[in-house]
Amino acid sequence: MTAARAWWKEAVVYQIYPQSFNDSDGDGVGDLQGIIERLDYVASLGVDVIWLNPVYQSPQADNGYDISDYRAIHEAYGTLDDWEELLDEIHARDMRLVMDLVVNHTSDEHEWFQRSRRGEDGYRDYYIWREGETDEYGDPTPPNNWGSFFGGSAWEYDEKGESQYLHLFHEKQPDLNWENPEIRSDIYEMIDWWLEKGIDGFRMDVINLISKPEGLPDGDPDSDPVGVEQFANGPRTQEFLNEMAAETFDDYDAMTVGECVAIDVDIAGDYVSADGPLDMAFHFQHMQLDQQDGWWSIEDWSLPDLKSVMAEWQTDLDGWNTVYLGNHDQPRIVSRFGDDEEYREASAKLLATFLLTHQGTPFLFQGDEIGMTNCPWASFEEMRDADAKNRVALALESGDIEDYDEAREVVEFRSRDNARTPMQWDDSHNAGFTDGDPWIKVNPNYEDINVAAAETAEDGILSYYRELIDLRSDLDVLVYGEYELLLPDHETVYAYRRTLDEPSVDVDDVLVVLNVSPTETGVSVPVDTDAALLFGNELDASDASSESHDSIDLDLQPYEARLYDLS
Ligand code: TEU
Repeated sequence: MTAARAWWKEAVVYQIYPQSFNDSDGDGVGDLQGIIERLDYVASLGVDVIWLNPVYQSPQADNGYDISDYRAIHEAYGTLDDWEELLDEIHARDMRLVMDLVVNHTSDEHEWFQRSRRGEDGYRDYYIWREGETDEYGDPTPPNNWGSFFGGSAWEYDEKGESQYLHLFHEKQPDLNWENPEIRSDIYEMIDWWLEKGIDGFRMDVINLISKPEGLPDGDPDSDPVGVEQFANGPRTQEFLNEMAAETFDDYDAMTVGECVAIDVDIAGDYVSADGPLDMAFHFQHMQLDQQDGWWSIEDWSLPDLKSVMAEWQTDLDGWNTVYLGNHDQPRIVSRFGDDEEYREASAKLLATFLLTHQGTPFLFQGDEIGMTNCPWASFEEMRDADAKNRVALALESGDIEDYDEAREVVEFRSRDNARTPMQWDDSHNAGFTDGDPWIKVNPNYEDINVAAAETAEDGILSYYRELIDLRSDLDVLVYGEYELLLPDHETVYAYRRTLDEPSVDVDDVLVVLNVSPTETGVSVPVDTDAALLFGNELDASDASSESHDSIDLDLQPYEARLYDLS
């Protein structure tokens, strides 16, 4: 059955990390006017929606995911007037704006937390406070064994509050107490305030962590982070999300995408099915393939495993998928899933093909459209990521590592800083990102990898993205078509078929073949029809006819991607 149409199903989303996109005033930090300056570029990609990472007032302990005022703009980014101008300019280019909604926690500098820690009337219960026990030295011990996503205990003793508060992320990000109806109505009011301004939706940060289980029971000490099975998808998640939708989104034509940790395809269905509270969800199952043993290990991911995750979501999800390979929290996609050296260009195009030809709304991260890579870090001092820094500090403290060198390989790969180096606009000083001192290192490869150079490369990564986004918007089959995995066990070739049961369209059957490897590969794909080449990253590929009538034989170049019309 073909899914019901919706604008957000047909949309391609482009994620902008404001701190690192474009600096208009020379303070080394990207800003809203800087984004406005580059909107023609964003529109030229053919994308429909911009998702903006948090731009709210924040002390920036976690780059804006620690909000101290939901209704104000972070000073370094500009003012509310700049934001209004940005919204208008985005709409003037027929694009839409999706904001980040961070309501599992606030900053400890938020007025609510300030009042809560002082025990002001009505505010104590805005956050999750527990007494806990004391140890033999009289120091407080954590009320349970839950761990923070950034390493260490999820509890912090607060002198002023004279007890401990829960923070599933940074200690400057106390978790809100969603059990308290007051907090819920304050949040819904805030959501409405933004929707009334005319935004087109929200990406909801760790939204399935909002309901904590009664009694906050200890978690399995081997889980990562400890307690995640207790605090993710808690008992009232569905109820809270339904309430939120009824009080806010249901009155608007807004799109909602929830970032959901620790979900599988069945749990996701509860959130995103036709009568579920959200339109879409981000899951992490493919992000975990190279870290099955946790953050500190880098394992080889295998293509059959990636295929099996993709195929399960593509075929079994009761609802609409999201498709992403990277974002502001993950390594650069070409460095993780492709080859950022010899085959950077081919593999970046292959990954573009992956992102734009699955069933689901594609989310592209800034810079991937020019094949930006992980950064060569010269020292730990260059790192900015609170997550990586905290983990290293804790590992040093506990003696798990003796010095930074022992952690170096993992940190340099996994640090969220890799995604956060400034957007590379041209080969001028600081890649054209800022006239000042950038807040984070510019990847030195900007002299070769930058938008200006990409604009002049005729068959480069950038034009490939543009053409493929165009093709996707022309072909309903790429949006609404059913997905069928072929060759599930093939070690290096990922092949799938998209078919649409729609007699009026010309192209209703498309084969996607991706050679996810640096070696030339011959493969026999089990489709029983002639195949006309539709698109690909190798110019001399040709139509393939099936001699045996039950398969076609293809000879694929390293990281070659092809789309065939089987209609
Ligand atoms: O990320 C949630 C999340 O699960 C991350 O902790 C992720 O696992 C980690 O960054 C990988 O290293 C969201 C935001 O996207 C992230 O930027 C925030 O730091 C976090 O929530 C807290 O708000």
